[in-house]
Formats: sequence, structure tokens, C-alpha cells
Amino acid sequence: MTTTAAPYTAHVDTFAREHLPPPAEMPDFIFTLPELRYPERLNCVTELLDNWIAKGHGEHPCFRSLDTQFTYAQFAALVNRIANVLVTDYGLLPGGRVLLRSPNNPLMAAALFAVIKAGGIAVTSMPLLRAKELAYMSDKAKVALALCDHRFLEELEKAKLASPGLANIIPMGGHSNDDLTRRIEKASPDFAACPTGAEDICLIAFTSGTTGVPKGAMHNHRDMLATCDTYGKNVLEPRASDVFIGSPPLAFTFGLGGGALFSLRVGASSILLEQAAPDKLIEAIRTLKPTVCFTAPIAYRAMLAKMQPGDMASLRICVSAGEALPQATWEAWKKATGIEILDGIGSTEMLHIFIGAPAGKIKPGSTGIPVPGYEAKIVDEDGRELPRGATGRLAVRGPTGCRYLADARQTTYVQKGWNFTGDTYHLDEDGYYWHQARSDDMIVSAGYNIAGPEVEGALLSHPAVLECAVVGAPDPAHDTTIVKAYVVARSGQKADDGLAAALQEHVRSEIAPFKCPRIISFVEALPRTESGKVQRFVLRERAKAEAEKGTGR
Ligand code: 3UK
Repeated sequence: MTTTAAPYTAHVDTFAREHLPPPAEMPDFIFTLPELRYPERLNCVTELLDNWIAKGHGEHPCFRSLDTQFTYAQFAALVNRIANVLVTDYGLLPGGRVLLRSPNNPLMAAALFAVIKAGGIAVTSMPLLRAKELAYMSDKAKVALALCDHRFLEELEKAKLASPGLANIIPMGGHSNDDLTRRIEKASPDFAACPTGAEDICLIAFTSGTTGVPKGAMHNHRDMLATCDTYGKNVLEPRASDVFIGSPPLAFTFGLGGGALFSLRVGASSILLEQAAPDKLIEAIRTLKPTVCFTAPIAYRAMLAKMQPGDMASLRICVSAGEALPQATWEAWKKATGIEILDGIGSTEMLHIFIGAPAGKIKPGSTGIPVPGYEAKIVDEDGRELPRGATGRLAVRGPTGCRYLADARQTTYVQKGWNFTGDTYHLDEDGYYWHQARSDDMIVSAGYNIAGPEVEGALLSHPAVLECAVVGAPDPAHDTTIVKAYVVARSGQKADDGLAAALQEHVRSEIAPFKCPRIISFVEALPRTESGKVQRFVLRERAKAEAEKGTGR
């Protein structure tokens, strides 16, 4: 089912609509579940926030940080004050883009929902981005207005010099006279939501691809609810009494869902941490006693190494995404906490998780089964669907999908209505999906296809290994590619040839010997993106350079 008629819109600024992919390049959007039938006019903030107050839920906790807390009524009033400032003082029009730059905290969440409630489009940015990246995003999304945490202004001011369209930067969270906090003091706590269309774009989230410039993935008001009503409702199954916590920034759509959307959809509350490194996360979980935790596999491993018995006692649901969750990590977490982590694959393009098994249906080591509302398949190089038991390229479709902002790469991600995430998956006989690798990361060695993450899983099941990444490295002597592992040893382990040999021995006993890394190189840390993903291309380049120089063993 594809939407063809021009949908209702409240956008006065038509930039986003004009830069949607052409209809022929759009993914199919499917709404088979009854809960996905949304009205044509929809402002997701009304549904996520204001309706709770109308239902008498206004005194329930909504967001908190380490030092602030807001009920639904207080948070909604903050959102309204900010929306009034944006519209009255800065002339924000429905459809106008507002860049947001801040670490995770309730003010950042309020700014985001204020932009969306006013009919604007939030352009979220990761706090660590630098001027060059910010200027690129600002130009690409034609941003004129930005809300920026007062501690993070410097890079954005630099970006403004390079992106003259960025006329106004409003500092927030500080005490200066021009700070948002000052401006909202005089603003009304009432604001009528812009009567947006369900298909009006409300979010542009930039992906940090490994190659090329970032792509802006556009999502609309309906998408915000659809992810809650598919993954949230059918896999996560949160309750109003739940308290969410996690590490991903709200600018990463994994964090937007886990830190805000899923809790608001059910009237629950969420803790937003500005600093969420593993030790901080452990501390916050121990003291604030949340029940649902969202983070990446690396953080689960790091917490396992650092936590004390009982620290995680308040948790009942743990979600992992961003990278494959190795079975060894799943088992170790279960042993330490009794909790079965819900792995799930999501993407910025799809907004959130589209494959992931609910509690009670998990096969450890696999990503799981398609989330109700989504369809998945694996196909060969020519796009032909493969049967169960085969390995191929993953394709998905559902109520959300990829709409790049003016980007030719749309036709790579979306083909014949299906979204191709760039991952190679194995579909087992029971219909479970097993992540093999990013398709570009598959190693072809002596005619074998080797998925780096499988080798990493085998290495991680050895007690001396804290972190590792496996890539293909050139072997000039034999004119082929060999398997090379970069390993971070646990503290107290001697990273020497003896350990390397022991690890090779261990891998050979776990998986087919031809997958065993020929070279193991010990490193202090792995290169990662801000969203926590290993940058395998950096390691591939490093392996190439080391092979040329004959170093790095
Ligand atoms: C990889 C996974 C194996 C996979 C994301 C949940 O990661 C998110 O979005 P990104 O755009 O990256 C997407 C790519 O990351 N990946 C994500 N989860 C898994 N690989 N197992 C997993 N569980 O290559 C995918 O194509 O940064 C995750 C929710 C929202 C998100 N944006």
C-alpha cells in the first residue's frame, strides 16, 4: 500500500516537502496493524504529552536528570513556554528547521518537543560534533535558528561563520540575559499545538555513515507514534510505572525512542543523563532505580566489568542496539543480573528497531524476529528473495522508512519499496535473523566469506578479552586477505604472544578453523563513532598500512 494523494499539511515553510525523495524512490509504507491507523491531522506532541494531562496524569513524573525533575504538567508547561518564544520572538513557522545541540537533559527534550509542537522540524545533532559537521548539517537542512546548550556554543558559533544562513543561535541552560531560560520566564505556559499533518516532517536526523557526507533522514509525526506502537507496544511492552534510563543521546534516534518516545507513549518517566559512561550509568541505576535500560553492547560489557552485586536490581528490561550483541555478552549479563537483554536492530533511516524478539521468544546471539508491523526478507545480489536457512542482504519495510533529504543515495537504501540497511543476515529455519556483518565488512579470505562479528563473538567468549574487532588485512606474500583481530585485553592480562596464541587456540575450538585470526594485534582501545559503533574501516586502513610496513603483529 503506497500513499499517492498529496497529504494534508500545515507547513507554511515547504522546504522539507520539496526535498522529499520523488514518489518512485519512496519506500512502501505499510499499516496493517489496527493501532497504526492514524488521523490525517496529527501533532505527535499532543499525543505524547498533552493528552496525558487531559487524562489526569499531570502529576505523574515525566523527565528527570540528576538534579532536576518534572511532572507531565510541569514538562508540558516548559515545552509551551519554549514554543511561545520560538514562535513569538523568533518567528518560527510551521515547517521551519531548528537545530538542537545539547547533552541529554530535560531541557533538551523540552526544546525538541517545543519545536515539534510548533509545527517546526527538529534537526538533532550529537553533542560531540564539530563546527565543520554542524555547518554542513545547517546548510543541508537550511537551518536559520538553533537552540544550543550554553556550554556547547563555541563550535556552533564557528559553524555559523561557515553557514551564514544560520541567523540565530539561542543559548539554553545558562544564566546570560539572552539565554532561553530568561526568555521563557515571561512566556505563557499555554500554547496550542500546530495542527500538523500526520505526514508533515518533524525530525531530520543525520546519519554518520562510514563514507561520504552525512545523510539527513526525515521522519514525520506519524513515524514518532508508529515506532511506539510497533516496537514499543509489541516488543518492549513498558508500563506507566516504568522509569527509563540509557546512554544514547536524543540526537541518535536509538536514544530518542529509548529516552523519550517510548516512555511518553505509555505515561512512564525517563531519566536523562548528561554523562552516561558505564560508571556513571551504573551509579545512576543504583541510586535512581530505573526499570528499563537502553544502551549498546559495549556498555553492557563495560558495566559487567565494573558493577557490584545488586547494582542492577531495579531493572526489569534491558535493550541493546547499535551493534550486534554477542551471545557471550547476553549470557554474562543474564548470569550477573538475571535479565535477558532484548537485542534489536534499528537504523536512523527506519527511526527505530524493526527486528527484535520480545521477552520469552529470544534466541541468544540472534537479533530476533521482525517486529509486528514490519516485514523482513533476505535477498541475493540480484534482489531475489532467499529461503530460510540462507544468508543474504537484509531488506525491510513497515510503517516507517527511509526518506533522505535531497540525497542521491536514496536509491541505494530503498529499492522496489524495500529498505536495504546494508547488513548481511542469516535467516534460520525458525525465522530468526542472525547478523553476520555490515555488507561492506564481510571478509573474503581464500575464497571463504567470513563475518567479522562471528569471529569477534568467539574471541569475546575468552575471559582475557574485553573488546575486539576483526577485519580483513592484505597479505602481500600470498596475494589474499587474511583475518586480523584487534583485541583490547582485560586489565591484569599480559598482552603478549602467549596470549595471542591462546586466543587463536580458543577461536579454533569455538568456530571453523579457517575463520581464526591469523594475526592478533593488542590495542588500548577500539576506534568508535559517537554512537558507539566500531569503525571497522579505520581498522581496515590501519591493517593495510601495517601490512605495508610489516608492523602491527
Ligand atoms: C547496525 C546493528 C547488529 C546495523 C539504531 C536502534 O544503530 C542505529 O542506527 P544507525 O543508523 O545504524 C544502523 C546500523 O547499525 N546495527 C544496529 N543495531 C544492530 N547490527 N545488531 C543490532 N542489534 O548495521 C544497522 O544497519 O546508527 C539502532 C534504534 C535506532 C537506531 N538509529
